[in-house]
Amino acid sequence: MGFLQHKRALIVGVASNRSIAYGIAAAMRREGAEIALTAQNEKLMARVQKLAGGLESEIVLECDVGSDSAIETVFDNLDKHWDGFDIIVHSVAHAPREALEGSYIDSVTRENFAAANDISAYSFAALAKAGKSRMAGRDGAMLTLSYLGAVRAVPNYNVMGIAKAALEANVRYMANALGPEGIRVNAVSAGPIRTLAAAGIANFREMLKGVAEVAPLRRNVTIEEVGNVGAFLCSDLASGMTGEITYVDAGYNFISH
Ligand code: NAD
Ligand code: 0WE
Repeated sequence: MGFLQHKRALIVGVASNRSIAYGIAAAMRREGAEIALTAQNEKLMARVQKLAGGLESEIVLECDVGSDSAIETVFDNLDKHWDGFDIIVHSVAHAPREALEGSYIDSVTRENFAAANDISAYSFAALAKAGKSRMAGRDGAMLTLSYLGAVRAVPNYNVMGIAKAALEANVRYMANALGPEGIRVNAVSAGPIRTLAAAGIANFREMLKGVAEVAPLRRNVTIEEVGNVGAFLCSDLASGMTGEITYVDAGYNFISH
């Protein structure tokens, strides 16, 4: 029997079969969870519906996490399928592309700072705020995705690093606020993976290679590996863990070279 049998998971952030959110959804399904997906917009809807089919799910809802009314609508629509659920996965980040290159100080603006924090950090709390009543009384869990740029100044990651630092603090404050309601909140900090969010990032290929050369495991990580840890963190196997940032990065975060 799978370790997520009888659990229902809402997964926000699938855009392709390479998305980290898809790796998490596939691992959760394998372990017995029922899955619902969201798509950011109309344009992604058909693609996400196809991926949902492979996860034996017919629930795909549209949700732009930059809109409070879109977030409310997602839970109202989910009520038509489920009388409650156990898990929310947040696997979303966005900063204006021009913010992710060159000097941090040259590229940061009041506008891109606010936008990056809104979509990449605040939206996790927004989902919790709108969704938590449906998770009451059921050993719930929430999960988000972070990156090492939260705690180190990584070249070109720039304003996204500030947003990930806010997201990691958000995990701890959310864990403290939601613990008394039986909801755990954790993050996986993943090593670099070639996904749509990595497409067009300057020197991403070199970065993957550089990490693989020095990481203790001497390789990069996969969405399947991130998915397995994400599924574990959201399961009752992790019932004593909350507010944690768990690295799935082949050990790169703790070495010096
Ligand atoms: P991805 O492009 O597959 O996923 C990003 C998702 O964010 C997409 O599904 C996109 O539709 C969604 N999104 C962006 N803006 C949105 C909005 N306003 N409303 C709703 N959805 C929105 O890329 P990914 O690499 O799977 O990224 C998922 C998460 O993993 C992100 O938080 C990212 O920071 C994190 N992460 C990625 C890597 C990596 O190297 N790929 C490493 C560590 C952490
Ligand atoms: O979190 C991320 C990337 C998130 C992201 C990606 C994009 C590309 C398209 C946020 N906003 C945008 N905006 C766009 O217009 N990662 C962890 C992957 C990543 O991105 C980097 C990295 C790594 C790793 C950017 C610079 C340096 C390293």
